[in-house]
Amino acid sequence: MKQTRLFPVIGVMALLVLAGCAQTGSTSQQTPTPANPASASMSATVNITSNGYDPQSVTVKKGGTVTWVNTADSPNWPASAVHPTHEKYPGSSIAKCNTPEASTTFDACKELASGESYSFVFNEAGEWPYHNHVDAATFGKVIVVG
Ligand SMILES: [Cu+2]
Repeated sequence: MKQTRLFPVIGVMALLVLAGCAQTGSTSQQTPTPANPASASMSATVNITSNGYDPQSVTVKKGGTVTWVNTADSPNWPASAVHPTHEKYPGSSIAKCNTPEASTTFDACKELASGESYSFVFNEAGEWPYHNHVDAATFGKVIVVG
């Protein structure tokens, strides 16, 4: 009599342990990895599509290069937030376009035609949002880990 009453209790406990393990497993799979500098890449590519930037967020190591490739039919002008001055990324400003400092500003400084690309080297750690200057409702983000 005593044994038959214990069985359901043990069964429930076993289920709880199994559920706990399963939950731990799925939680660790969902954890994003960009915060780990050691695993971050030195380069990343963002495809410009008719639906926006793909992927929307990329992570590179400090000193890494991000390249945007326009695979859409319409022109696209990737540039640092905040529209229209593009000054969020340190040292960046749309005013530096067409000056010798243009390469130090996170700004394509022109419309990329379909098939064209733009690369920028990120020497500042942080999260750097950007947008399409000719359609400022299109956003993306570059995360630079140090
Ligand atoms: Cu802009």
